[in-house]
Formats: sequence, structure tokens, C-alpha cells
Amino acid sequence: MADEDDLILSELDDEELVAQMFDDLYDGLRDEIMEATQILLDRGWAPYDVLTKALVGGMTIVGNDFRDGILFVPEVLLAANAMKGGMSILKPLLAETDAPRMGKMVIGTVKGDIHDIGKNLVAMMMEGAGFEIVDLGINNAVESYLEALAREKADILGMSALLTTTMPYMKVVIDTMKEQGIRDDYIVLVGGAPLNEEFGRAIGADAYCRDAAVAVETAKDWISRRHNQMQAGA
Ligand code: B1M
Repeated sequence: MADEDDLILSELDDEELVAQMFDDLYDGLRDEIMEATQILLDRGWAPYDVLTKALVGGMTIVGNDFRDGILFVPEVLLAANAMKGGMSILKPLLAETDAPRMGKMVIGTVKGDIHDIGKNLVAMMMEGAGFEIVDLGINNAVESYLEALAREKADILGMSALLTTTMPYMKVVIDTMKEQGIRDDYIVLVGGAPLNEEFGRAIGADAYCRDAAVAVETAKDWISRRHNQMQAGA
């Protein structure tokens, strides 16, 4: 891309700007990412498109180079920080909704896992779709989930895991719910890059959600099924 010194982001066309955002995310340039996010919004881009086409698109490149040993943890942390800068601008827009409250979800990343970008995206999108969100953050033990579900009288438990070593912990949480006789009181949705549908089924979750948009649709679907069951039972 153009020489960083004389680059004026607002003078780039959309395609050039998104390409520049990929570079800036890669270089962990939070201020530039925030500025470019705002420029795209000012040009009429939908917040969801800025999120998926520019920020998530850029983060995918970072992820691939992290996997291939080209980038290391400190650089990825900077990229994640830049991404969060962009997300902080999008959050109120994605959460802006006149939709009636759909239900309440407790969400958190599982024990041993500190990845939170995907989980945060899911929380944002769910909020935007009218769900009330209780975000437990990262590194959650089973007690933390169960205590929040009871305290918040939640409808849905959402768990996120990004590591193959931490995803089995989701089963620990679901098994504990079964032991305590509360499994069927909640809709359990799981997600995270290393998961798939088969894993979701095997651990006893209600559904695996490939991405944040799927999480919203799945949650809506399960909530309306619950309402229908309750009405039929009444
Ligand atoms: Co980590 N990391 N990381 N990392 N990291 C991965 C996951 C990895 C795949 C990289 C790689 O090798 N290619 C690899 C895991 C390999 C494996 O398990 N097989 C890995 C590793 C190995 C590690 C460390 C062990 C590295 C080390 O220390 N040697 C370490 C672990 C720390 C720990 O957790 N204990 C580590 C650390 C880090 C950072 C701290 C540097 C940073 C995290 C910063 C942060 O999150 N605040 C980081 C990052 C950023 C990544 C990558 C590059 C990007 C993850 C991300 O944010 N993606 C990642 C590579 C990759 O995934 N390509 C990688 C963007 C995000 C939007 O996608 O999270 O998949 P995702 O979320 C999606 C869906 O999955 C879904 O919706 C989201 C939005 O569409 N979804 C849900 C997610 N959660 C959901 C919950 C739901 C529903 C849907 O509930 C209802």
C-alpha cells in the first residue's frame, strides 16, 4: 500500500481503504483502524459489513500468519487490540435496536482460554438482535457459568473456546448441569473456531454456532421453540 507517512485514509476509495485496513490490522495500528472504521460508516457502510468485510477479514490474515509461524503472540495481541478499537465504534451501532427483548444469554470463554474477540462479537450481535447479554469474560470455570445462569435467570448459556485443549471443558460444564438436574432449564449454544456440529452434538449442546450471525439465528429459533412448547403445555 501507499507510503504510511503521506497516507490520508479518507482519500482512499473503499477497496483501497479495506486493503489498507488489512495492513493496519496486521501492524496493530489501533488509531488507524478506528479512523478507517468511522470513514466506512460515514460512507454508508452497514456496521455488520464493516465488521465482517474489513475487521474479521483482516483478522483472518493475521490468524493464518500466526498459524504459519510468521507472526507471534505480541504481534497478534497488537492486532487484537486494533480490532477491538474498531469494534468499540461498531458496538453501539450493532446493539442499537428497537426489537423487543428476545431473551437473556450468559456468555463466556471457557476455563484455560483467554480468546475473547469471537465471543465479544457474538455478544454484540446478540445484543443488536434484542437479547440481553451477561458477559462473563474469559477463563470461566463451571461454577462461574452456573452461578450466573441462576443469578440472572437466563434462558441461554453460550460458551466459546478457541483451543483444541480447552474445548473439552464445555462438556464438563454440560455434564455438571446434567448432574444438578438443570440441563434442560437452559438452551446451550457453543462456538469457536475449532468446534463443529459433531462436537456440539457429542458434548450434549443444543447447537453449535459457526459464527455470530448463526448464533443470533439459532438463539432466536430455540427461544421461539421454547415459547411454543410452553404454550402447548399451558
Ligand atoms: Co490464539 N490461537 N493462542 N491468540 N489465536 C488461535 C486460536 C490458533 C488457531 C492460532 C493458530 O495456530 N493458527 C491457535 C489454536 C490452535 C489449536 O488449539 N489447535 C492459538 C494458540 C495456539 C494460542 C496460544 C496457545 C499461543 C501460545 O501462547 N503459544 C495462546 C493461548 C492462550 C490461552 O487462551 N490460554 C494464544 C493466545 C492468543 C492471543 C492472546 C495472542 C490472541 C487472543 C487475543 C484475544 O482474544 N483478546 C490470539 C488470537 C487473536 C488468535 C487468532 C489469531 C485469532 C482468533 C480470533 O480472534 N479470531 C487465532 C487464529 C484463528 O482463529 N484464525 C488463534 C477472530 C474471531 C472473530 O473468530 O474467535 O473464531 P472466532 O469467533 C467466531 C466464531 O468462531 C464464532 O463466532 C465468532 C464470530 O463470527 N464463535 C462463537 C466464537 N465463540 C462463539 C461462542 C458462541 C457462538 C459462536 O456461543 C454461542
